[in-house]
Amino acid sequence: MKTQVAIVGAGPAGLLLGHLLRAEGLDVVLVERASPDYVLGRIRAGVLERTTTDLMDRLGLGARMHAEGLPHDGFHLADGERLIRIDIAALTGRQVMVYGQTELTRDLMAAAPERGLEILYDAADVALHDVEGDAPYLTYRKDGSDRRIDCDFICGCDGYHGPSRQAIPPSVGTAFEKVYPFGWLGILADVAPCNHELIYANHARGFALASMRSETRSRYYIQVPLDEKVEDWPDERLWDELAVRLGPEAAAHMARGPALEKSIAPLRSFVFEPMRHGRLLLAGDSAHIVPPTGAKGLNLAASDVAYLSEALVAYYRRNDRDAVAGYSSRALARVWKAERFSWQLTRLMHRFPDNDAFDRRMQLADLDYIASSTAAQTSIAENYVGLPL
Ligand code: RFL
Ligand code: PHB
Repeated sequence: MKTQVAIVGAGPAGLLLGHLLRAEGLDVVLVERASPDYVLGRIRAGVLERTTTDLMDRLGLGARMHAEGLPHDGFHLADGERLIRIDIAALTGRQVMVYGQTELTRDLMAAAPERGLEILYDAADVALHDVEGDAPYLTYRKDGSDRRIDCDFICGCDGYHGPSRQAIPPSVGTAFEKVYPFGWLGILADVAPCNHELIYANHARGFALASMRSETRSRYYIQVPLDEKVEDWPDERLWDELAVRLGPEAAAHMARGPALEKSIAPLRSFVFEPMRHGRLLLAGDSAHIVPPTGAKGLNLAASDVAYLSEALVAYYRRNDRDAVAGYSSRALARVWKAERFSWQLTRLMHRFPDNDAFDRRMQLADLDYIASSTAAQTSIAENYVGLPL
């Protein structure tokens, strides 16, 4: 098989990129290791920046998102005693959209056939070849036979564990990494949210987050040590802990229900530079990971593919090779600022095992400063809604 652009991975980065390139008339094939059901079964991001919702609108795929998503004008930071509201709409003129990654992915998958976007699911042993030359290709196994796709470019949208980043020789790339000594235990339940906006709480016992997917479906998280298991947290224990950490105001309105999903995700900050090697271009989690505290992961995947689709279109329309060459530095400038925000908010809101009483007082002083300073709130708000492309 031959195509112009082969994309490894059909998560949000790969699907969005595929649609953006198809909309410009390019030939694209996506190769995905998992099945469609598996891709849709992953419960992940919940908050979309305007840059991400704009991309869906540009593709003409935003209708369900606008009908069912919840636009939010603000969110809260809690310090164990009070809620500090960050009024993002008043401070930045922008909102964020609460719409699950699962739903966004579903919309992109559903529109693929009618837009001529080919997605090959259940592809095993995907391998990248000759990315340094002018004729790269992919090999994989599907339905018991070995297959090959020749292309002009390979886009690595295969997440943190995928093969694309590994295809860049260690001598060419640098990985920057910070691993945090805790994870997030998440619960999804069909109960009304405890508050109409998100609450990020820093409690002496550790971080908690109250989020949602709709007016009848809630998503909550608590910080847990890395050696903790989901089985250690029966639903009632988790609801009790959330009630303590989120504080009395939220607890009073918190409805409990059986878990539809419960899982623990480790937290990591990670950036791989450069995001291009020859004709291989990385986008999304394959090139960078942020801790979920800033709600930036999916949104960074979206901004990467906005830049990447522009670069590839410039190449095919105007034979502009500089745009492809410049993709990595353009994307990384935005990536590092989102890394900074996510790292800072993670440090502000979590309990670190080696924190002493002084560190705790610093966090509380920081939160008290934020509560009293419009400048501090504006800085948080403009990062939360997403920096301009
Ligand atoms: P994905 O979603 O991991 O998709 C990669 C795809 O590549 C496939 N793949 C392969 N395909 C072929 N061959 C191989 N060998 C392959 N190996 C892997 C995979 O099957 C998969 O389909 O990466 P992508 O597209 O870059 O998207 C990134 C986002 O998924 C991620 O950044 C967000 O989920 C992060 N995130 C959040 N981001 C936000 O913007 N807002 C949030 O509120 C938010 N909350 C979260 C999050 C991530 C979380 N977890 C579980 C890590 C909350 C959580 C708990
Ligand atoms: C979520 O709803 O899953 C969610 C929301 C905000 C975050 C992280 C996750 O910062």
